[in-house]
Amino acid sequence: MIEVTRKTFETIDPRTEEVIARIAEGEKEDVDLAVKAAREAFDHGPWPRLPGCERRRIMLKFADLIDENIEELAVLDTIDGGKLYSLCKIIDIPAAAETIRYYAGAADKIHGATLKMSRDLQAYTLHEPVGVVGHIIPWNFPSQMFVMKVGPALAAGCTMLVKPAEQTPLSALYYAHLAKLAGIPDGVLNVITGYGSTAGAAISSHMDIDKVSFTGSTEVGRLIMQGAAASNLKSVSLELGGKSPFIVFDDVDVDKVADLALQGSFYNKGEICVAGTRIFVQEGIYDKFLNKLEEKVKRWVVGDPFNPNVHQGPQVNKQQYDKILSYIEHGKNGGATLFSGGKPAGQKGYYIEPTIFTDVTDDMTIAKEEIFGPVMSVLKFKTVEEVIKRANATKYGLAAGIMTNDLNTANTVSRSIRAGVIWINCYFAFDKDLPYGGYKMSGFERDMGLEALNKYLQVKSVATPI
Ligand code: TAP
Repeated sequence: MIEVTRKTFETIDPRTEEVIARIAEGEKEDVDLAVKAAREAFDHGPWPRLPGCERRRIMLKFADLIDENIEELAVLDTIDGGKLYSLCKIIDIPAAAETIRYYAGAADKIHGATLKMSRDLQAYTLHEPVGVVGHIIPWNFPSQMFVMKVGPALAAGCTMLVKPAEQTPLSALYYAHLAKLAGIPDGVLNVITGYGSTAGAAISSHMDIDKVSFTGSTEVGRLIMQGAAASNLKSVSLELGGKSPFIVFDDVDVDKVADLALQGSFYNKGEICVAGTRIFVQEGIYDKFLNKLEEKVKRWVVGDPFNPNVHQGPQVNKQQYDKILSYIEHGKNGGATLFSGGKPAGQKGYYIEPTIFTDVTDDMTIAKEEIFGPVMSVLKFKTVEEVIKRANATKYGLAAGIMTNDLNTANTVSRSIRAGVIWINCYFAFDKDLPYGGYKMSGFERDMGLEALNKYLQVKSVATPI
């Protein structure tokens, strides 16, 4: 509930370009109030002091409430973000509940170690919650981003603020409501809606926040680190952009891999940080692979995300839509061959055709920059050594796909690619138990898995003479 600025901003339905709702625009003063509540809840409130099994009980209730509200949450992410309703209903929201359950199960298993010292001392370590956390999240997976930040931080005993993206604030507000119903005490989970340059910047530079956990672009990640460095040196974790290679060797089942490649580039309308949009195809099957892509992309349906037969809804907003179309122009003018798509789809809403460029070379803008839209670049290669070098020739290191039936090739390439997630003969194989994050300028530290729990804990060493 906004208390200070009393300003609002509009959230827009990307299907219709119409306003869905006016949302409270939190600024620095509102962040200060939320931090005060979270600080009080951390320093004096019950949450960090509860036995882990009690935090687990409340988190399990939160997960059950998410399950009971799947339809409402799925509708919110669809109208706010243009995501496919059918997938929100069977994947995003049930997975959100499962993620909270996964971390609930960890809440009573947070242990330190007993240590044998070299002198007449005994020692042990305590794993303590890091304190007040500021989570800043993007718009492409509003529900999953929310729970993958909040779940481990709650289990660890932290208190927190979440700033959802200005484009998709609706489900975050609903999650906060459910958390309260579940019995998460006041002050523990605070949602601040607003803009990144004001509310977000106030979080990264706040003197009383102990950690910022950020997912978003590499450019903003840099600003987050600057804010943290210029204020209280809070710890920072960054999950940033990517330009992931999807490598197809000539021993694969072309039909199956062409399907994976389409999903890898166009799933969630290409608005996914791990999109495998640099499709490296070995020369022996290059032409055959393109024929399959052509056949399959014709059957890829763009349209209203509430229609269960649709594969791709609208881009999240006008700004993203314009950005993607300008990259498509770069591709057309930069020497690549437009193989399919390449223009807006429909008269109203931010729809874009799934777009494939062939004859792409490594130096082209469309092969180097993250587009975050339904644009695939197909590149040809000859040898394993060559493709490793070219796949690694990027500032990013988030994910990679390796398609081959040769075990030696799969092993060599997966160990040689500098990226945080490698998928062999599959793509987008996500799981709550699978840590997720980047190398190089795709960030550091991990979301998901028990790795994520560690980023919300700090280690205290206690030693005493014996
Ligand atoms: P950003 O523009 O970086 O925004 C992410 C969040 O940061 C939003 O909540 C945004 O606020 C906020 N923000 C903007 N400026 C800020 C500032 N100066 N200080 C603090 N916070 C600020 O990214 P996006 O466009 O939402 O998302 C797309 C990017 O996220 C892509 O690069 C994508 O690869 C990356 N991404 C990465 C991952 C992982 S796991 N690595 C997952 C998803 C997305 P607003 O509400 O004002 O936008």
